[in-house]
Amino acid sequence: KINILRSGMVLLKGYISSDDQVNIVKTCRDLGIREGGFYQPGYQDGAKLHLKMMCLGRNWDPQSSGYIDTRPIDNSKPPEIPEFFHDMVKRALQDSNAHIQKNKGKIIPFMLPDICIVNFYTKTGKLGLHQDKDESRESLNEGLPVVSFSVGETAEFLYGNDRDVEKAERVNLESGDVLIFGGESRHVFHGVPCIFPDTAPKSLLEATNMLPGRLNLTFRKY
Ligand code: MD3
Ligand code: FE
Repeated sequence: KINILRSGMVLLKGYISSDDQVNIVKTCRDLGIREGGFYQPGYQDGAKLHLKMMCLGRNWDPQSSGYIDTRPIDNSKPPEIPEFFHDMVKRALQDSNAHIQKNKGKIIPFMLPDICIVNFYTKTGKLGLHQDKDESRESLNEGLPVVSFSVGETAEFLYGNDRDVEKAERVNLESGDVLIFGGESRHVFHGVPCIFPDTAPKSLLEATNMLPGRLNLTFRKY
């Protein structure tokens, strides 16, 4: 089920198969305990983000709000983005554009990601309203999309034209959902106010033994 939420913003509901969800969890777990794996990042002012993070392909550093090859906290290099992640991103963009074209909308530019930011939210995980503006000028100007995969517990997701939470639209992101932000929607404010406990698919928990929580992968081009 594909929904165009606004120009450039597409939600592919239940898009990732159960097998692929299991595969994503196992892959992130495996990469997460290697060099460049999960850590709890902090901002410049010392505040910690309410989640665990790792970057694949390149590092994004919340301290400096910049893209860098080695991570300052431990001088680690990021793991590569696995090939099957690339395949899934490509397919999601193609399927979205096919749907957009049928509905006479504006095509989302194609993007080959060079960075994947993996966030893991436990039950107290959250992310305040923000814009993603640290990608390159070219990427932002051309409205190259961010592609996000949600796996595990359901998140409440807010987005809107300004920082005001009251005016924001909300949508739930469930396990298996893919959300794409490109073109005119690339600059929207967005955030995750909360995670709904005990909402992960039972089969996923049984197949992976993952901790209760939510994995979110965002693919971008710097
Ligand atoms: C809209 N992550 O990593 S995914 C982030 O659920 C981030 O972990 C959220 O915001 C999460 O920066 C939301 C959907 C998303 C990701 C990136 C975007 C929406 C976006 C970039 C620009 C506009
Ligand atoms: Fe973001």
